[in-house]
Amino acid sequence: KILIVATGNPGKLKEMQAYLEDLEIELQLKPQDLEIEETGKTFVENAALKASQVALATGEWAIADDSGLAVEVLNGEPGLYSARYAPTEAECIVRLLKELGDHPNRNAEFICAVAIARPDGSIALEYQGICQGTITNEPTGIGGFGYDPIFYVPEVNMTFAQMSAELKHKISHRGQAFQGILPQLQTLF
Ligand code: ITT
Repeated sequence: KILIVATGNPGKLKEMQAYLEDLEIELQLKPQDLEIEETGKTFVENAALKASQVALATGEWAIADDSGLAVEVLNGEPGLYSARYAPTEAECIVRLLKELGDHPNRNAEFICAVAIARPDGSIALEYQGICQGTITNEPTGIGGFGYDPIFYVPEVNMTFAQMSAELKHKISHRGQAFQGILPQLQTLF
């Protein structure tokens, strides 16, 4: 069986491939011209929508990830709009730091929903993972992608961008979601 990885985000793709590499599943990339409108009201809804549409369009199993960063004092923003908060990843960080200013409450959480759809578009599995942290005052570290340089995890005293890929995989929102879904995925394939 083939599993289509339904993302156009290179940073996400790399991490998704790493979680799936030990399974004996043939992974394929989603056709580049296949764009899905994210009209859901939750991460789980959007992940399901993306997996479902890519599965239907390709006639194969598909896996999708919908994720984002929710900042407490910004009422959960950028949240579902994390990818569209500014034109580039660097500008997203600049905007978030500006919106937050020197506010003392810097609590935030990263959320990741993963969904797997059957070739007929029906959802076989979905799971959500969360990672709690705080927003730094300035970008720190060079690893990862997106908001990683400003997301600090107190337990390990590092931003996501300072962690090895292995450590991020263990504790991140995506890590939690994949740890939830992998055992069940193995029974499907
Ligand atoms: P696809 O829909 O094609 O998968 P996307 O980038 O549009 O790609 P989302 O709508 O799920 O995906 O947006 C998620 C955004 O949240 C992403 O663009 C990053 O800015 C941010 N994000 C998610 N996970 C992250 C992580 O582990 N580290 C840093 N930023 C992350």
